[in-house]
Amino acid sequence: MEKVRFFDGGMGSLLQSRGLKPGEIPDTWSLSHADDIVDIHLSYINAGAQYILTDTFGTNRYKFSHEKMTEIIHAAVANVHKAIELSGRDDVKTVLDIGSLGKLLKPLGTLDYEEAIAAYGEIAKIGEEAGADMVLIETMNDAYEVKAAVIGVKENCNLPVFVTVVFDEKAKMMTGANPRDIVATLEGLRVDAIGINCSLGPKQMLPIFEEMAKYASLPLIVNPNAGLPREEDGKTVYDVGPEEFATYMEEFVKLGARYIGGCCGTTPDYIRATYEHCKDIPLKPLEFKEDTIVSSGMQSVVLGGKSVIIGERINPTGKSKFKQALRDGDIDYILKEGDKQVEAGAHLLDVNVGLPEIDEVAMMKKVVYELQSIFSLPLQIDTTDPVALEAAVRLYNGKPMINSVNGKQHVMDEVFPIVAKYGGVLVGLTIDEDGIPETADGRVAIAMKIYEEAKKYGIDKKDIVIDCLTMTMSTNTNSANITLEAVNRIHKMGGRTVLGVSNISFGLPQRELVNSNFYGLALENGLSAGIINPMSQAMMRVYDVYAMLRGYDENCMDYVSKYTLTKEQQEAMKAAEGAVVVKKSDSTSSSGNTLKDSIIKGMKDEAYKATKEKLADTDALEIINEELVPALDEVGKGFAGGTLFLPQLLMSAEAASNGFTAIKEHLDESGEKSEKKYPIVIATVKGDIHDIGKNIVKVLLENYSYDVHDLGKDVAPELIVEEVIKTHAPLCGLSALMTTTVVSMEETIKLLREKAPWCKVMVGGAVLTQEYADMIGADFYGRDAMESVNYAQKLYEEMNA
Ligand code: B12
Repeated sequence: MEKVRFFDGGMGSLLQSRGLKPGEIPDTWSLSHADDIVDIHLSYINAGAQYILTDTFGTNRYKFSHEKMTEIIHAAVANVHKAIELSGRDDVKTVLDIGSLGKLLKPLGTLDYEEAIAAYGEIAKIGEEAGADMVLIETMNDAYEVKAAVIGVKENCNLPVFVTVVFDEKAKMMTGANPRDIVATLEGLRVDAIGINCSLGPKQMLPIFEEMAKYASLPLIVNPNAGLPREEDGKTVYDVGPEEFATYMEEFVKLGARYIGGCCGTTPDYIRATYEHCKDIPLKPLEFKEDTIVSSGMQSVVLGGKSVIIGERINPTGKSKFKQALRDGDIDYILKEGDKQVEAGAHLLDVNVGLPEIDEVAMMKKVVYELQSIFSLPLQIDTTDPVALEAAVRLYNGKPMINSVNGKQHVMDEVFPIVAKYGGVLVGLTIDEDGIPETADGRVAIAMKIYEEAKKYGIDKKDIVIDCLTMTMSTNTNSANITLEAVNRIHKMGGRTVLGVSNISFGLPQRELVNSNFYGLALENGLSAGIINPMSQAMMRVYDVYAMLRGYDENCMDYVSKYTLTKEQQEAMKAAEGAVVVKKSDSTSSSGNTLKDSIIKGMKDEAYKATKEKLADTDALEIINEELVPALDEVGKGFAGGTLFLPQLLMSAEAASNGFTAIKEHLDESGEKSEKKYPIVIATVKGDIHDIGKNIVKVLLENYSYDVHDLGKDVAPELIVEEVIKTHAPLCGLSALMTTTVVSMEETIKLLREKAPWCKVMVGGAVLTQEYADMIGADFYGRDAMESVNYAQKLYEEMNA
């Protein structure tokens, strides 16, 4: 009988108890304190652990040179080998431990995606050479970094790859993915086992694990902390003891965990108790999950239930403006096309940028990168060029839909290996070397051929969505019948289907009438996804009514909220003799976004343009106070409430910064240059990287002719004081946006008082209040940037009185 396997527990606290100093990197102990490390490994093996992690969690090129990394990893692997030898056991594996690189990927941070792949690859390569048996990529909190890590490791070694990620109590990773989203991505990447570790105790992890088990076909791992941490006498302690921990671990095994162990705070006692409690529990058999899931880094969409809408508008076919945008490299235009479709209700966006005169590979990469930076919904990569396809699927954050493969042997030979490597849900067109069959039988036969060939690459039927192909009615009276029958038959066989709908009406008058009715018939025959124009009211009406009638709209809520009319609309409808009217959304017009919208959606170029336009008839301060700040406030609320995640917050911040750049340019152009009044040093305090507010303060002060020395963000008290002394500035402005960094502000003020007593200090930032400002000894608290100018002016007058 197959039995549950045991990982070891936490390393950090054990090292601290043996003298690891705060700030010291534990990995160096593999070299300097090998005996201690071997001893700890041995204590875990003696407690029952069979999967022993090397002491290499933080070993990467951003902390060590290649030579040092090689030395540490070799020593760390040797230490585990030694412990295994001392234990006399032959069932223990040496697991190369790989943690996050500690840097955020672009666009959230500065780390390049390919560079991250290379960094992970380097670790894995050394680990395999050193003799590790397998790899555990653990404590990952960004889905995109997980993808980079897996690709890097798999491209550079042949070891089995396990991955565990971190969730908060709301079952979200730091960048927004939930268990279903990350399961889809990791299964697509074909790792060997997946799971959860760190951050939470076993109790909080249980419901998250259950959710993961619902979608995962792969073996599952769970390595919780010893409960939740708290500080006691300057030490971190955890609230779950070994016995309680072990009792929870039994539950995980019953729910399907195959590998269990611990993370922070779990000592050998926890692993021993867990071993005793769980060693004889029969394993739940692995269950293959049939769900067809497409994911992004923040969301996933399931095909097979309520039909899915794939927005078709990012495609140059028949669109001269779009073609021009591609030739001009006008990404903003493409993003707007995406935005309109998202607003209109698309669940996925098709991305096709093929145009003979442009470099499709480069454009595809650029567009995928930009779209996934802004939109959280998944994408469908649509290209016939295998090079563009591979580039896009590699770069894509998640498990994309891929359009397409078909029954031609050479196309299958090109496309399947890409899907096998990166994952994806693949559209299979029912066309082959003999063309498009004119019968449903013929199309179903090609679908079968595609399924069979895909199997050879380990691609399951659930990851193939058959496109039975829509042919025009005007050339064959039976076109619709053939397609619909084929859709119906694939659906009844448990397959997934997709159709581009609008070809049906080619050459006919009132095409929308035909398209929408055909769409309705296809939905009724089990269509899993329609590639349609979500801005078409006729299509969306059919979709909304289908969703409601087929029981996908709880209490008809969506239908009612979208189609209930105001009195005026009812009158208008009467006048239009029965034409159906759809309620317009209040916030966006179909023609475009307001400035506030573009910031909330994180559309950088649009925010800049909209600010420029608004400056023609609106005062700069009014734009700041009425549009820019309220937009950021809204995003901030979403972030605090858990409905928005770091990527969106960041994109909105960048969009707002672009708005401020437009304002600065405007003020620079309009303001006449005059003599500088006096130097003012400004900075966001240490530990705080919020600088949007501080930048506004700078722009306004400069506009009032002050000689502003902006030290940037996250600035140490010593540097601020140094600059004040150097410039002999009579005024210093400090900004802080987090409760945790107001402390640095206080520290800075103290140091200024001591070293530059002549300098007045004004403070500001979202978390500050007058009361707080008084408490930390500031001379002035400014609620907004204009108040900083008023105070500077007052000081100027006093100085010149
Ligand atoms: C944009 C933003 C970000 C951006 C910052 C980008 C940038 N370049 O600044 C990014 C995404 C990077 C970010 C990161 C984080 N953020 Co943030 N962020 C925000 C957000 C949404 C808006 C801030 C902002 O720019 N407001 C608009 C500007 C114009 O307002 P302002 O700075 O207050 O400035 C005005 C006045 O206060 C005044 N003023 C400002 N400075 C000064 C100085 C002087 C001298 C004077 C007189 C006046 C003055 O004038 C300005 C204009 O009139 C706020 C939420 C919110 N609504 O405030 C959260 C918020 C500040 N962030 C928060 C958090 C927790 C974080 C992170 C820790 C998130 C994370 N988990 O990683 C990190 C912080 C990392 C760090 N070490 O600093 C929390 C802070 C909670 C708290 N109370 O401590 C907030 C409140 C969100 C929330 N509700 O949870 N964030």
